[in-house]
Amino acid sequence: MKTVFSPLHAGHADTFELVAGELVPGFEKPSRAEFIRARVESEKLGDILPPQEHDLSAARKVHASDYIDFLSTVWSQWQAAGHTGPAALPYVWPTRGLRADRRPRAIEAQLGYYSFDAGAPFVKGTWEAVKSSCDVALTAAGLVNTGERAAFALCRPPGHHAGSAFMGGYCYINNAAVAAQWFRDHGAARVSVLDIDYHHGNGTQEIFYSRADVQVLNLHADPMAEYPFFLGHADEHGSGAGQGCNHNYPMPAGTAWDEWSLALEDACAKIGACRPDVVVVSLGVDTFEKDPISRFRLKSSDYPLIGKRIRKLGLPVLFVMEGGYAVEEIGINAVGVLTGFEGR
Ligand code: OKP
Ligand code: ZN
Repeated sequence: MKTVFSPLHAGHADTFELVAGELVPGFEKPSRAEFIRARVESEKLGDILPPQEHDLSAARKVHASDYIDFLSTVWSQWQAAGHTGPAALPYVWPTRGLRADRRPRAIEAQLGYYSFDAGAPFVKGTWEAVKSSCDVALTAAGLVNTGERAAFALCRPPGHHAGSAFMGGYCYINNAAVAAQWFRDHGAARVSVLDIDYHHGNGTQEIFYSRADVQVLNLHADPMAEYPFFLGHADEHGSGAGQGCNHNYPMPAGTAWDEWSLALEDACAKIGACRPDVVVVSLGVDTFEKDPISRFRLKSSDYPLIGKRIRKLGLPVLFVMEGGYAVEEIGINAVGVLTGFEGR
């Protein structure tokens, strides 16, 4: 299978995040993508192609236009405000009791207005990386649409926490959602998004929640105990026309392959029943037993089994890279899913 990759991801570097009240170097770092790319090469998965540049119209179909405009100008606004900190981060949000019906001019306020946490820092190269990540997903989607059985979008930064008008959790543009919508606009009647990242893909769920044409299935850590905390429960089934099209599989800390694979099995049965034209897999490998920020117990030998099960759906598949923070093993695990899909 072919991989699409952009070196522009590397400009999104030297970020910071809050962990237990301390500002520490970001876990979502450039070496993640480089380890995966190296493994794609050493495993001879297939050609690695650069993305084609797309305009932002595809992104604007799942994200609010003002949000996309905001993303593209954060760094210049931050600099114009004279800020010298290492990364632009929000610290105030229009929560219950405050007004979200007007958007202040100050960049600090806009950062909060367009986010749900302080987990999506901006540095000088962030926008170029975010844009390239979206281009990677769209280019790989194009490969699938022109007849490839599957393609790998080696996206960085990830996207599944980003919603129609908010960033958060290392995510800015929801690459998987943009790709799913692109498939809808290029001949697919129905699309399924299967999110196997450790964290609930709250952004993807929000974007498609009231739609019947995009089925969303999420296997993740129980939000009662784990980030993103405020979405991802089993009783969230979709609304309006989308009623019955959203499926969540929250699982407890310590979940290993025996239990996790049962959820995958159930999700695959639901995909089969939906009869989509294409499947978008939000591929996170932070379910790994040695992941530094997660608490599931999947082993490296489990990842090819995931790919094998997805293959059995008998559908075209776009794999979109999401999380995974055990950088030493991230390539082994992510590419393991892909080689498992290819039956080797
Ligand atoms: C992104 B993806 C405090 C902990 C917050 C955010 C995790 C985002 C995961 N810094 N952790 O789903 O892998
Ligand atoms: Zn994750």
